[in-house]
Amino acid sequence: MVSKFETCGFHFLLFLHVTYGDMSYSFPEEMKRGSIIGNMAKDLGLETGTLSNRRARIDTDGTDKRYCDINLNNGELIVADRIDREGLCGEKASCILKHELVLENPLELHRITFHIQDINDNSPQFNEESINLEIRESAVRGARFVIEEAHDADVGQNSVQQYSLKKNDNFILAVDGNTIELVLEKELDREKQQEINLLLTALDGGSPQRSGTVVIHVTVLDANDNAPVFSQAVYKASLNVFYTHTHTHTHTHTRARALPPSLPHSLTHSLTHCVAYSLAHYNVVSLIDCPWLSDFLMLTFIS
Ligand SMILES: [Ca+2]
Ligand SMILES: [Ca+2]
Ligand SMILES: [Ca+2]
Ligand SMILES: [Ca+2]
Repeated sequence: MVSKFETCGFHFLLFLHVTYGDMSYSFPEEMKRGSIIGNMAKDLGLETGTLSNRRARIDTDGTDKRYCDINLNNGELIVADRIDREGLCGEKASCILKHELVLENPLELHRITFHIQDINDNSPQFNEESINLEIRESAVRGARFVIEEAHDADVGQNSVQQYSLKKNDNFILAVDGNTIELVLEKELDREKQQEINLLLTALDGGSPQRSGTVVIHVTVLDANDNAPVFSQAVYKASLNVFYTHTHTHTHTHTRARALPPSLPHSLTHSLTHCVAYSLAHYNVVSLIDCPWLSDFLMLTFIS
């Protein structure tokens, strides 16, 4: 009867006896099926007929899919299935597949390591087709707004390397590692432009270079940055003004938009009072003391 220990020892020795060095191949992902990776007969120093006689075959570790095969007629190692680095290794910097070459009579195993090189077969992509930003027009120069970074399924130089913002009047781009920010270079004015579309491009470092874009849609929110605006530059009216003596004067005054078309009687009285006050002093009156005329900024008398 063979003890458990002896069984393990037997397999260990067998493993040592039949394994002959590693073989290593490095080639790019996405090669067509049937593409030649190398020649195993030459690499092992075997006659091509030997492979066929000893029923050479490529095995996997068991669970792995077989991505490569051997041509017994000439010893060439060929691609047997699609090898997609992104699908196999994701963000790993190095992507390795392990297979074995098995020869029989006598049993001989060669470990084969495939180093799968990345090719630039993916473009940078933003999570969304467009990014919406709402920025108040009171935002000061230098204000920063974080933009979600782009992603590229490739690795190293084939992943995102730089960003570029299409020239525009208000924003520049600041990139620090994975932090992408719009920086307000020139302040916004909602009264001039309520909507701004910016085009942001992410570029990888592959050859040929690939890129992805996103539209940043900026809605400029209002701030109370304007005094009431005059509806017309000059408003002419005749006004009876009573002070020491009763006189009729023609005045030019500037009128604010919200002035009622006709003043109620009580306001007419107050207006007369304010104007009379003005005439007695500077001929120009600030109507701060006339709260009912808050729409007026100034009255200028021309006679
Ligand atoms: Ca791929
Ligand atoms: Ca790739
Ligand atoms: Ca890429
Ligand atoms: Ca405003």
